Amino acid sequence: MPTYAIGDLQGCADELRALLRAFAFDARRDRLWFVGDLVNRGPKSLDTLRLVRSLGEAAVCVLGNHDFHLLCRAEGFARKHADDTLDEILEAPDADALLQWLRARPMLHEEGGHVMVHAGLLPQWTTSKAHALAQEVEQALRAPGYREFLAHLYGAQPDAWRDDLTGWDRLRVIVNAMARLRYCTPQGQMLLAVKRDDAPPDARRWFDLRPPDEPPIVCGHWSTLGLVISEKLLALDTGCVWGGRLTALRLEDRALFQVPCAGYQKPGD
Ligand SMILES: [Mn+2]
Repeated sequence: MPTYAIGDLQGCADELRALLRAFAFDARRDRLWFVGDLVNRGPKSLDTLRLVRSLGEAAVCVLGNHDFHLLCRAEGFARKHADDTLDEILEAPDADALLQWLRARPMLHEEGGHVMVHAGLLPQWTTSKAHALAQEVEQALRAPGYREFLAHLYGAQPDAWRDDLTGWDRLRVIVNAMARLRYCTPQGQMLLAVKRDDAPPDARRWFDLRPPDEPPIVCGHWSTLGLVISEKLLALDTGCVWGGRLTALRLEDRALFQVPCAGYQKPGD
């Protein structure tokens, strides 16, 4: 079954449709993996969310930081950012169903020798450990008390993993790593505020610190990193919403499909 992994959409529904045409997507035959950040900053977040949800079993999607932002906005736990384009979702007649569907998406997906996560994994986490930790977050998101979890989600502390973490701190570290991480120290301290050129000397790209003999990771979240197709990393955020491209990679043979994007926001990350 051909599996196409697709980069960050961020509300670029027209580009998604063009990309699906580019590889002649057939829902009876193909599967789609989405690296998360389906929504926000682009012009058609509502359309994008409806489209991906309508794909049903043909699509797998992990949660990204913008998806969490939408869930928190909907509950009143996050402030509206100047470049948010989420109001059309919050005001839609099917908002509840869409948000409920989004909240039930996984943090991590592992299948056929590949692991997908939105941003990254910490150096101490093997794939099997990360899988178990992802399930702790998924359980909290699907539990009756999920609003309390979302209320305690935001924050950058603690900034490192410890096995004895409990409660909201434990879940917050898991979410921050899987949905926000770019740089960390070799000891696994997350440097969430670090951008391109202001990285301290001990900052490492998270994927340079992965334990050996782990399966390749499919991810997005890092548009300034650009497309990376290597043995252990398939990084697919090619900056669609910034005027770059939307990328699909067929995992079986690494065939690459891309469509150009109009550019709805000024470049940044
Ligand atoms: Mn992201």
